[in-house]
Amino acid sequence: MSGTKNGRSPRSVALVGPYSSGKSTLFEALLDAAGAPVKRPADPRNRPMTTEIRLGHCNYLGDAWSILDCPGSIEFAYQTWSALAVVDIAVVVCEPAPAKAAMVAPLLKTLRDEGVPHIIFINKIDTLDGSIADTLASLQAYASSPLVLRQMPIFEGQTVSGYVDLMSERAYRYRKGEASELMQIPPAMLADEQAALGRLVETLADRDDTLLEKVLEDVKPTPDELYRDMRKDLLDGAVIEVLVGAAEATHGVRRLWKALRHDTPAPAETAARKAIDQRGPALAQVFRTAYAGHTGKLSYARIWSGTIPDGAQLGGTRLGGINHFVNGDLIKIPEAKEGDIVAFGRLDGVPTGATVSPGGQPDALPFPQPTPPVYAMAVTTTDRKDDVKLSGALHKLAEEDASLFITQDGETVLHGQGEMHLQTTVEHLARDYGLKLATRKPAVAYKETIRKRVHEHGRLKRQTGGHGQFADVKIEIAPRARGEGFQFIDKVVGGAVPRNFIPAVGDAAEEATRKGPFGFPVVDVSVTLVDGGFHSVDSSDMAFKTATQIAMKEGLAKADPVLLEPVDHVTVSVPNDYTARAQRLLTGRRGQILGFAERSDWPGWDDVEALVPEAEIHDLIIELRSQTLGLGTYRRRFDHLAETRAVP
Ligand SMILES: Nc1nc2c(ncn2[C@@H]2O[C@H](COP(=O)(O)OP(=O)(O)O)[C@@H](O)[C@H]2O)c(=O)[nH]1
Ligand SMILES: [Mg+2]
Repeated sequence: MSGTKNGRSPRSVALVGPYSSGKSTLFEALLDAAGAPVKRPADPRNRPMTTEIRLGHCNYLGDAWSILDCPGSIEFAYQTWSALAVVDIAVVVCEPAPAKAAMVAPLLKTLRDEGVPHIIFINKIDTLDGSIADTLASLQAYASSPLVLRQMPIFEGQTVSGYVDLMSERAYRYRKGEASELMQIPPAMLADEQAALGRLVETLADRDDTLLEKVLEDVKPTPDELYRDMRKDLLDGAVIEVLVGAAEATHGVRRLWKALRHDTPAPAETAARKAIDQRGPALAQVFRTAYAGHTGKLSYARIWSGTIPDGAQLGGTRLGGINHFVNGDLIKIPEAKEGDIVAFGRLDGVPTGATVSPGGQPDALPFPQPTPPVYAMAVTTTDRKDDVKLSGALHKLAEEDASLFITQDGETVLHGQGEMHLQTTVEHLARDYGLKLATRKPAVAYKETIRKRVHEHGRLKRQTGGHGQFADVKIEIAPRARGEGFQFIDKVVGGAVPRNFIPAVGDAAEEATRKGPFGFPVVDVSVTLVDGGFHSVDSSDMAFKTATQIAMKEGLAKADPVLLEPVDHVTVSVPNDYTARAQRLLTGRRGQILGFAERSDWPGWDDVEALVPEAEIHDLIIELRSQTLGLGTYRRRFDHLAETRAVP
């Protein structure tokens, strides 16, 4: 096994958690505590939202680490899911307020479903209002394994000034920017501390008979026994250890490092968890693609086994550089070792998610799929000359971000995970591609149909110079049932219209349905050619087409035309506290509720089903999220076209 100077392979940790819980602050604090240079924002209180994974490398007590600061917003969650597919451990960063506990629910579920070992770091402990037990209980409601609190905050007046480490039964006073200082456990805390330690031991004893015997015989276990059990249970997902701190003041950051150093699985353990065979040739997986200005394409990858040197042949391309990130800058390294997370240069043609090996094409490892889009925006270039540039840029963007979808059906529409996601995308296009774009609500695909059967006569008779034009058609236009489409029927008898002109009539009738009296495509009509007339010299395909167009235009207008709007089948998913609210929201948008049921495999969540006009769905996600702590989501599929009086 390759590794750093003490023989251990590099390991990786992803910082995940709700928006604004302090992941980016913790990222910087961890790097800082490891002695790595780190760029901090000018105004830490006004820190920009993280919209892309930030990677940092450092050494802590002789071990090499990759740290991934992940976006917290649900709109950028696909990046977080991608990071979770490759790291050894995740730290769930959250806040102590019980009201915010629900925000970690989807994350805890994903971590459990994917089997990613994780610990919880309750950040902003300086804002703890009430007891840590309340925080823990509120989080426990969304976790399917028992939470084990490892540290009890020590209060001095209203302020948290330090903590008791339960396993070692030692108390520490926080010191800003430095290691905490050993102190006496405050006597007033002893009873609580003993109770918390008792709970910790009991939880671990549930999965360890030797420990259970000690508990029953009232023998005190050694800290080493507890450390060993904790690590094992964490790897099995049987318990979730909980640490506390305040990233901003670097409180509890060294304690978190200790836990990571001890408990993070070795790359071989992670590979085993993912059933990756490490005996074959070196193996890596790309989990993120970024185009970084002059650097060109960067493919962030995890090395699952072996060593990959610069210049290796990967996925049919010669590798152009292997990089670490130090202080936000790319630092070239000669080779990437098992366990490392690096940025590969110039892997053209290798997409995000790809599994690559210098030994040829390996079997693909699983990689998460993006969730379907929930928000769309049409874009146009303000300068028409930029149109070609736009389609090139969009192509690259789709490569960088699989949760972004692009359609080009009449207008260019970006489909993504929310308003912020698409705004960030448009800003990215402006900043990195120099593209000025105007955005607007995408057009709804209205259609029209008719409700009355009509007969119409179309006649073309033109004498221009020598050769004239002549055609005469009698058609019947009739409504068909919804979804039946267009149909042309030929009922001409006795050669009133010669056979060879009939296809031209059919084509012209169909063409005329592309734009009806309201300006939208006409659907579900039949056109029957019943009679007509011709001239042996002046008739032609063109003449019959024109006569048919005349008849169709007048006929459709008289046939009681009506506008049709697309109606989607929508499934809204929310924690069941919000079910009634979701129903009201849908009814308010002309939705017809079909019912609701428990969301399968999502305890505590409901699925509300409804039929909702597409015109009402555009900003549904914005209202849904604002009413559900950002947790609500929906999926949709086209259901039917319905008559409407709504004016588009
Ligand atoms: N009170 C307090 N605020 C913090 C702490 N850590 C971070 N913050 C603040 O929380 C806000 C969000 O932090 P950030 O690191 O950007 O959160 P992220 O969205 O999870 O990356 C910023 O204003 C930070 O200054 C902490 O330990 N205590
Ligand atoms: Mg952040």
